[in-house]
Amino acid sequence: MKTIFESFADVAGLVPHKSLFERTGQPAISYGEALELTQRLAGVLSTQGVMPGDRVAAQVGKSPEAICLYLATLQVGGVYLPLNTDYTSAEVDYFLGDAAPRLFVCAPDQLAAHAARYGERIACSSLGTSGDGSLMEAASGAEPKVDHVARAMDDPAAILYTSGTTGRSKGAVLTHGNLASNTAALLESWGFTREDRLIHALPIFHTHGLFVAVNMTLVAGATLLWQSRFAPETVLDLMGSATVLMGVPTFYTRLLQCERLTREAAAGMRLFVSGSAPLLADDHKSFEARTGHAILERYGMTETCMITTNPYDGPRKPGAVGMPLPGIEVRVADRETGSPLPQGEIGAIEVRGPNVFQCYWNMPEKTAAEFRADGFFITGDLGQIGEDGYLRIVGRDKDLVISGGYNVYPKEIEGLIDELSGIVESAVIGVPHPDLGEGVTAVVVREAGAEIDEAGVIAAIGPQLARYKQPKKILFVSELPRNVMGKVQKAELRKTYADLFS
Ligand code: MCA
Ligand code: AMP
Repeated sequence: MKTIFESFADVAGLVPHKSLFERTGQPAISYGEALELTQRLAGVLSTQGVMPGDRVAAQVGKSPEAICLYLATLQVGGVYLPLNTDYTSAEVDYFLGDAAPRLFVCAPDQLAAHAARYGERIACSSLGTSGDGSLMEAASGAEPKVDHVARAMDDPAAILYTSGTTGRSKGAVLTHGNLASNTAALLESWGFTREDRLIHALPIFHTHGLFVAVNMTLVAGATLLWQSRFAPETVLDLMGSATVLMGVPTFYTRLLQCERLTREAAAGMRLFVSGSAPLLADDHKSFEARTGHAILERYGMTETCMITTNPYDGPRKPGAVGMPLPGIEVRVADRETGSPLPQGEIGAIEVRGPNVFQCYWNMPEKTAAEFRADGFFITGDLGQIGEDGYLRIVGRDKDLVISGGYNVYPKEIEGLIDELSGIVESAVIGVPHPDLGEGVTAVVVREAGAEIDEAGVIAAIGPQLARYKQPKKILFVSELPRNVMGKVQKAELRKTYADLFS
């Protein structure tokens, strides 16, 4: 099997003039041009001392150049570490401290501050969304690096941070084999080819936007209709010249609010994919009624890339996430023992295969705790395999909220709120939200006489927390419901506030 970089370089050699990136109002970027820029960036990375195994961290806006930086990192044998652009400096501090990258690439307006803070131990460079910044300046004069560092399938290719239900975020180490095997499985399952034109409106610092959408395109030799962010009207404009859309459920909820979403508007499209969070069965049905397309829902996780998918040829069932991708084993097991359960029973979803990550960066105990002795990874999701063989996700064993496709870990927010003066304790939950799927909500107990209010809490925690993690509502109560063991009953709270956003 070839690495993602090798497959991309092969395609660029075969079809150098084919468009890789198409952007409205800007010239397209061909495979050949993207390879040439990647090679110049690889030259810069080498000059900056990036050696095989070194981490290259990037907190940069969405641009074709950022994808070339990812590819250049793979070319020199580095490990790519993308960071959400929404992360605050407190959050970035932790990631850089933990991963100790050789190079940190940030937005141009952040470079001076980051270089002052990290410059002594980490080289800092910048990349803007219009091809500006010090990295591109260096690349413009750099010699293209034509050779690449050969990597084995079990060598690390990327680290993606995923928050833990307890403690700090964990860096999931994904290997070249994880990325290449998952891409191959998805290409086969979804019939994705060089003829495809994918509307890309997802962020590129997560598995969905980078390792599903971009990797599939690069390996197939397809074309990306490149959008800086998701805007439903623009997506509708593009549908006439596209074949595939990949999105989180919020994309589909918002598209359904557009009158222009009709059978005619979607007539040229081949496939609509949804994942990262549960797609409402009602949205699935309404979308099919409006467009004639049944959305293909798939299930994945940062640690495992994609795990299951509804069939491309065959019924795509609302509320189900389908069957394992080729080469991947999925079982529903007893939550305590890991013994497989009879079909139809609800239990822990566990997965084994070439898609499953290598380890959490520098956290051997946490890695070991998530695996069974026979090598199955415990996803933390609860599910059931029906008589039809389809997996259905019925809940989560982990304390996690998914808002608009982004994971939010209650513990992290509770920790910040509980530290504030005038607060006794808090419980952060996700409650149904018509747009985001779940809305982050904090239920808070104040000390007697304390006057801190919703705005006060947000103002205090805001600077430390990415915006998408910040509670959409803060409710004050006299006490939190507890079970006999003294544990806060979040299920009870979710029930009480189920209609908060409706
Ligand atoms: C933006 N805001 C959010 C979110 N996004 N708040 C909560 N949850 C969010 N997801 C904030 C903004 O900061 C803003 O705050 C306010 O909400 C309104 O923003 P809006 O303009 O509506 O947001 P948007 O820019 O349209 O973004 C919504 C979005 C976006 C399109 C749903 O969040 C998105 O692209 N999500 C995709 C995430 C994703 O790729 N997930 C994959 C990871 P204020 O008004 O206060 O400033 S999971 C994964 O990779 C696994 C493996 C998998 O299975 O795929
Ligand atoms: P992340 O850690 O950001 O990769 O998020 C992974 C989690 O997203 C999974 O463990 C699931 O809880 C959730 N998820 C992903 N796809 C789906 C889906 N199609 N339906 C329900 N939940 C999903």
